[in-house]
Amino acid sequence: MKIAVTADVHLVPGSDGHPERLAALRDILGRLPGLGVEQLIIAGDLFDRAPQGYGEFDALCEQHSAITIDVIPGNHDANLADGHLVADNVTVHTQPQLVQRDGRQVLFAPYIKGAKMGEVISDFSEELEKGRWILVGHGNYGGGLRTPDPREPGVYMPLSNRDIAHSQPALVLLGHIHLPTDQPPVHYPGSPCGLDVSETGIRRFLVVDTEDATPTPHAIHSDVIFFHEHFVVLPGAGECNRLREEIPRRIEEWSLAPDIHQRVRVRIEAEGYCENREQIRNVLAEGFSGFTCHDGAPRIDNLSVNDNPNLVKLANRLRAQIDEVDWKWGDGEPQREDVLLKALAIVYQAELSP
Ligand SMILES: [Mn+2]
Repeated sequence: MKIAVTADVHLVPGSDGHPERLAALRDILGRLPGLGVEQLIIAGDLFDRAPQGYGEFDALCEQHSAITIDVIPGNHDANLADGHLVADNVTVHTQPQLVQRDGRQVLFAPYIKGAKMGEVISDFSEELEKGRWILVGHGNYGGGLRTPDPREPGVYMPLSNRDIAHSQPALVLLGHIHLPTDQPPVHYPGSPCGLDVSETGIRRFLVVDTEDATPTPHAIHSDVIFFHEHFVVLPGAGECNRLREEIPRRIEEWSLAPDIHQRVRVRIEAEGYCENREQIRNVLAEGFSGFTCHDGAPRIDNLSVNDNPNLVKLANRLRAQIDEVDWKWGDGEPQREDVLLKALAIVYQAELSP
């Protein structure tokens, strides 16, 4: 048996309520019959706020009446109850509940304020078949990611490595972190449609085969795909040409089929120092002209003009040196371009001080 998993849809009712989020859910449901999937789990934060009636969600579920939908409340919709949703194929698990799915135990652990995941698991510890059971919950794994979710500061219903070592789930499926994340046996499917420009790229849902408890990602065809491209500009005669070369590389990395280019909303940002801000902005606008610019125009607020030839030379030498340094960039550590910006700030502040 195959079970699809999503989370953090954050539906908002009403005409101005982000129809692209419901559309992403519609895409998932529409794809399931073709994948041989008859069940969908939504691991919390289905709604941005609860409780509230949401006729469009009810109607969508009723259109897919052959699919069984299990929902747990998350921290955003902690008060969600079964009676709030009218479709017969939807079950809201408001209490921790152990169910059987094709001979495999699935523990639904709804978000409970102030609780720890380990406390819920321990209530079922005698029944759980170690190495075989599946946990569905909503909260933080470990101390959270090293790069925490800016939308969700703090720690919610934490699941520790100790909990995992002790109770030995075969698979853990969590909502809460919107960035699709795999730290086996823990998997966050991530939000099915980016909630804002910070949630970038093509999103996914997971399909779990109960046979081997492994999740397989499937790309979601969402109406909106966010990207954020940030450029550090160094002054000099080649400043525009360097950007012209870099922009197609960035677009290439999105790996998008041309027919979905119109769904892209890209934030374009340039920072650093240049000789001509207007030209830089025009190069950026032109380079991304095949896409919708998220802010209406490239953001160049942090791009300054400086054409002191000595500093231009110094800045470019610095960049060459930083490019050669082989540090552990990213993953909680500064990125290469952060270091470059700091170095540039020292160079250019030095000129400003008396
Ligand atoms: Mn959420």
